[in-house]
Amino acid sequence: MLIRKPDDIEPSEITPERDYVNRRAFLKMAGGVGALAAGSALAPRLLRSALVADGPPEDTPNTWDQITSYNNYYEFGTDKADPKANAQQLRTSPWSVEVAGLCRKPGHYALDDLFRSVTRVDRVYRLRCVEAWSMVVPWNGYVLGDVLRRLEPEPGAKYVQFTTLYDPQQMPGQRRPILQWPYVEGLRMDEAMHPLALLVTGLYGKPLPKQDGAPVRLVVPWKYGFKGIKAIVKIEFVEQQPTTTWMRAWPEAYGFYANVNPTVDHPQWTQSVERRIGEWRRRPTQMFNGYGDQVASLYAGMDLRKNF
Ligand SMILES: Nc1nc2c(c(=O)[nH]1)N[C@H]1C(S)=C(S)[C@@H](COP(=O)(O)O)O[C@H]1N2
Ligand SMILES: [Mo]
Repeated sequence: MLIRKPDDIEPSEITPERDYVNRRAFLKMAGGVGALAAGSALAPRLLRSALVADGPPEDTPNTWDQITSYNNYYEFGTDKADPKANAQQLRTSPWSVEVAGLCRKPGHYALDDLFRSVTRVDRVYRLRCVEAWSMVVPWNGYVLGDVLRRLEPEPGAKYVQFTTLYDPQQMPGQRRPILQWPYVEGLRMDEAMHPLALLVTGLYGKPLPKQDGAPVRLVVPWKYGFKGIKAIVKIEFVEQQPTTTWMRAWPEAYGFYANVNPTVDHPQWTQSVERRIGEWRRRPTQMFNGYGDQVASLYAGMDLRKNF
C-alpha cells in the first residue's frame, strides 16, 4: 500500500474513509493497535495509519486522492492526471438524462426525477481496468435495475445503450479523433437488471468528482472498467445489441461483454494479473473480477472466449 504519514491526512477525510474500511481489516487490526488507540484523542489517526500500513489485502478502499487523481476519461485527455486537471470546468448542473426507445416512460429527466423514490445505496466495489490496474472504490448511487424498472421497459427491449455528453467546447478531448465521440456503452437487459450494477452519483459519501464521471456514471463491477461510462446524458432501450466505443475502436481487443476474464488475454498483454493502485506486487485477476458467485449464471451456456 501507499503509506502516508498521519500528518499528510486531511482531518476531513479521516472519518468518512475510516467508516468504509472493511470489517475484516478492522478485525485483523482490532487486537493490536486498536486496543492501544482506543480512548485516545488520536484514535482515528492511529486507527487509520495502522490500517494503511497493515492493510489487508483484499478490499481496503483506495484513498480519495488515488481515486480522484488516477483516472481514465479520454474526453479530458489520455494521461491519468489529465481528467482531474481538465474536467473541473464541466457544467454538471443542471443536468438532464434523455430516456428513449422501447419503454413506456421516455422523456428528459432531471437527475432528481430519474432517481425519485429509488433507494440510495453505498457499495464498495473492485474496479478492474482492462489496462491491468485495479482500485477499490466506495461508491454511492442507485441500483441501475431499480431506476430502469420505473421507466417501464417494453418486452422488445433486449439491451440498454448509454451515451456520454458530446460537447467539444467543454470536453477538449472531443476536439481530436482519439475515439469516435460521443462515448457509448451498452448492457444486455438481464445484465442491466442485475442488482450489482449501479448508477453512481457519489464516492466516499461526497458528490462524484467530475473526473470520476459526475454527475452520473455507470458501474458494473464484474466487467472491465471501460463499461463504466461517465457523464451519461442518454439511456435508450433497444432491441439489437448496440455498439460500444471500444468495440468500434478495436473489436479484436474489446468485446461487447467485457467480463473480467483472466483466461482471455488482451492482444498486447496478459489479463491474468493486475496491479492494485498503491501497491507494487501483482495479484491474480479473478474471473468476473471476483463476483462470479453472483453473476456467472447470466452467462450459462455461453462461450466466454468468443463472447469476450
Ligand atoms: N465517457 C467516458 N467514460 C469512461 C471512460 C472514458 O474515457 N470516457 N473511460 C473508462 C475506463 S477505460 C475506465 S477504467 C473507467 C475509469 O473510471 P475512474 O477514472 O473513475 O477510475 O472509466 C470508464 N468510463
Ligand atoms: Mo479502463
